[in-house]
Amino acid sequence: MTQDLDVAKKRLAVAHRVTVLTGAGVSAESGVPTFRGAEGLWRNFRPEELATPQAFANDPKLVWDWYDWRRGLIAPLNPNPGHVAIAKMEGQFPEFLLVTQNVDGLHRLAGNKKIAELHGNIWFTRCTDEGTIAENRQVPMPEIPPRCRCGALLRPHIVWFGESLDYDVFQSVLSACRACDVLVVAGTSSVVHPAASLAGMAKDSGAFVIEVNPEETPITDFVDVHLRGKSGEMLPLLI
Ligand code: BV8
Repeated sequence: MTQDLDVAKKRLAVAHRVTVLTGAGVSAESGVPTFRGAEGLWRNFRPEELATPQAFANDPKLVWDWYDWRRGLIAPLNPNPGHVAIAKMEGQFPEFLLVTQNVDGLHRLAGNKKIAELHGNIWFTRCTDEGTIAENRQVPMPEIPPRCRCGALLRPHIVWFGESLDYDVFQSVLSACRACDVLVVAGTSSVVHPAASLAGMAKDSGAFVIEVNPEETPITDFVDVHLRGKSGEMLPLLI
């Protein structure tokens, strides 16, 4: 492990362009349940059953009950040392982008500004009729499902399964992954696409890829260094 860590630190020390890709594992040490871990269940539903346009069309109240529960869970939580390390990284490299699959907002709270939120943000709603996006931090939601002033249902401003990612956001993420000298992939099971394909794209474009995860994932075989451990412990050692 120490050899791997030294190799990873040496590559970062000479890097100019660094991209970091994070998943639910980075928020785990703050107390946010991961998606595919044992605690990912809610009333025996799997996230894939609720985080879809169909589930919302069928039962907007049920889907909003789930998000309201998650918002209530996340609201008092703080960034952990892994988030803080990534926030410090932003100021260390001439070119930096944080790409996160997480919707909890903890990276912003930790101080990152150059962020691409691939799957949206749980603290924002979107009108299903007008498309207007608004920040809403009410916990609990006073009315479920919430409605826009225009009368239409509000939905979480989140990318659900079967929905396309924001085109412009994803294009900027693609160019960052193709141009970076080092890609750090932390806390993701690398099963959800298209985020899961970013490490391979970066690698094919010549990036040095560092994975931080206590477990192996589908990308572990091809990354340059796999730091097997928790992001809250490994990331501070990296910077
Ligand atoms: C799309 C918002 C085009 C919801 C989320 C078959 C093959 C390929 C693709 C597909 C396929 N079938 C369907 C698809 C497409 C689908 C997909 O990928 N499905 C998967 C399940 C197979 N993708 C989509 O639908 C995407 N859109 O493809 O658009 C399109 C358009 C129209 C029609 C068709 C296609 C949209 C995907 C976005 C879904 N929304 N989130 C919400 O949050 O409410 S995804 C959801 O999963 C979260 O965002 C989460 O971040 C993400 C990925 O999960 P992880 O972050 O990796 O979390 P997970 O729990 O899985 O893993 C945690 C990891 O952390 C583990 O590895 C663990 O070991 C590690 N860990 C634990 N503790 C720690 C730690 N690591 C470090 N430190 C620790 N302490």
